[in-house]
Amino acid sequence: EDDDGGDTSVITKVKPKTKRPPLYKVMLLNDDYTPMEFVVHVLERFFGMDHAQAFEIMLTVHKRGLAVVGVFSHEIAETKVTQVMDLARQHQHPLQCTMEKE
Ligand code: TYC
Repeated sequence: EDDDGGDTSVITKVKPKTKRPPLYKVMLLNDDYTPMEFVVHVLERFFGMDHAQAFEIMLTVHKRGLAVVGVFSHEIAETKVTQVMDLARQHQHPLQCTMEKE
């Protein structure tokens, strides 16, 4: 960042590199078969919602096709997706849960 006079000089700015880890949206998808009560249960159990919140989000998914149910680090998001998909499979419901970089 200095200039010796006649010659050309280049100023190089050093950026403080404190990168936050990327966040991932976890989404629930609607289908025609998974019971509403099961979806409410999933939202309470894995996403820390109370019954009223869970019911509201479930209805949003039901009406709009999908909804973001939480935003997490990659590892936590993967865990949530696995937990939901495992429980849905155990109960033979076609419920789909996916994650996407924010
Ligand atoms: N559409 C389902 C029904 O009518 C309910 C449902 C809601 C299913 C949300 C999945 O992610 C879902 N029984």
